[in-house]
Amino acid sequence: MNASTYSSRRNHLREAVGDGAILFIGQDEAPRNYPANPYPFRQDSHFLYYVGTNLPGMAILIFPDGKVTMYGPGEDPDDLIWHGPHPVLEDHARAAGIDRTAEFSALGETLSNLKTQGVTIRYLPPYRAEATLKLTLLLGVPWFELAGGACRDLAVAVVEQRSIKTDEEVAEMERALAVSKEMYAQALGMIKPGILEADVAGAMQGIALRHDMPQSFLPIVSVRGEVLHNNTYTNVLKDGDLLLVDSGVEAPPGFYASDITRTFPVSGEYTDKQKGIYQIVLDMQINAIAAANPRVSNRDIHFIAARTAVEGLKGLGLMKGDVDRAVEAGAHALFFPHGLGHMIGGDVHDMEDLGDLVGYPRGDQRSKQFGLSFLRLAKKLRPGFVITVEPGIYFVPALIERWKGEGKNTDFIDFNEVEKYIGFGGVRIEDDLLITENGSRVLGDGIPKTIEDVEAAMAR
Ligand SMILES: [Mn+2]
Repeated sequence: MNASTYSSRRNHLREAVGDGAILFIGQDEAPRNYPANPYPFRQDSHFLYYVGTNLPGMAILIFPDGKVTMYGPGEDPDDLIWHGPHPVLEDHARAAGIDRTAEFSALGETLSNLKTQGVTIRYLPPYRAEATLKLTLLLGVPWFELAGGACRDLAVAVVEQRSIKTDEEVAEMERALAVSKEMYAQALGMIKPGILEADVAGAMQGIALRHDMPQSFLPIVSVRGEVLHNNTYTNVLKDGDLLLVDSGVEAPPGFYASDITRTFPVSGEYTDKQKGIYQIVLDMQINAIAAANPRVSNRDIHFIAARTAVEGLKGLGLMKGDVDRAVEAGAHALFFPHGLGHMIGGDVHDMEDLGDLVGYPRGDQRSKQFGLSFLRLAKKLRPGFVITVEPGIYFVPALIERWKGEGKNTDFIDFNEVEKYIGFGGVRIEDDLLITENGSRVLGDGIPKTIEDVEAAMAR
C-alpha cells in the first residue's frame, strides 16, 4: 500500500463520519513476564488499515479540517546502539501520507485544546489495557466510561469501509493462503499413527516462521475435534483417529489473515463411518459456497448448510422428520452448534473488536436459539466481502447427554443412533471466500478437501 492509499482511506472515513476529530491509538508492546520481554508485537488492525505503521507507541489524530498529525516516541540517541540505523517518526509519517509529526507526550494537550473548542473527539472502543489507560489519561474519561463514550458512527463507518476488500487486500490474503497451502501439504505428508499433535503443530508453525509470517490465531491441531477451541497438542495420533487442523497466518505488511480448516484421517484413509460424516460436511460447504452471492445473506447460506446437514444425517439414520422444521427448531445444532463463518481480513475475525456491528445490520440481532446464537455474520453479502465458510459436524458427549436427558428435539433426532457415534470426534472444513458481483470465488490455490484428494495426498 502506498501513502496515497492511506490518505484516501482516512479522507473517506472523515467524510463518512462528518464533524469532530478522529483519534486512533496504536498498540504497545505487551510484556510477557517483565517489560523487556514482550509478546510478539501485533499492531491494531484499524491502525494498520488507516496508517500502516507497524510499530508500538503510535497514534494519529485527524483534525476537523482534515489535517493529520502522527504521534510517536521521540528518538533516544541510544536507540542507534540497540536497534541500529532505522526510520524515524518523520519517515513513518511520510510513508503514511502524513506531513505533521509530534512526540506522543504532546497529544494530551492538543486533545484538551480541541475539547475546549467544543470539538468532539471520536475514538473506537479499546480492547487492551494499555489503550484503555492511554485514553483515560488523554481524554480525562474514567476507564469504565470509555466503552460507552466510544463513537458508534465512527465504528459504523470503519466497518462499512473495511468490509469491502480491494484487489490489493485480497492479494495479500492470497499470499497468506499460499503459505497455508504449504503448511497443510506438510501436515498431509507427515500425519501418521504414533506422532504427537505437537509434531504436526510445530512443523506447520515452522513453515509460517520460515516465511516470516505470524500465525493469525492459536491453531487447533486436535484428534478431539469436537472440543471446538482446543489449543493443547499433547495427544498421540492413533490409527482410526481424525485430526482436525484449523490454522492461519498473516501476510505482512498489512497482516491480512488466512483461516483454513481440514480434517485428516490419521491412517491415511477414512473409515466408512468417517466418510459418511465427512461427505455431509463437504456437501454443506459446497452447497453454501455455491449459494453465496450478493443477493443472499450469510444467514441464508448458514441455513442452506444446516438443511444439507439434516438431509445427510437423515440418510445415516441420525436425524428424522421434516428437514425445514428440524432446522427451524434448531435440531441440527446438536451436530453443527456454531455459525457458518465470519468476516476475515486484517483480523482473522475481521473487526470483531467492534462487536455485532460487523455481522448484523442495524435493527437485526443475534438469535437466542442455541447454535444460531453463535452465528457471527448474518448480513446480506456484498461484492468485496471476504468470509469464511466453515461448516462442521461434531459429536459432543456432554451435549448429546444433555439433550437426551431433556428430551430435546426427539421428533428430529434418534438418540440411540447418535450414541453410537460418541467418541467419533468432529469434522470441520473451512475455506476463505471472496464475494464477487455475480457469485463468489474461493481464495487461494486449493488445499485438498475431497475424500479422494485427501487420501491421494496422504498415500505413500
Ligand atoms: Mn474461522
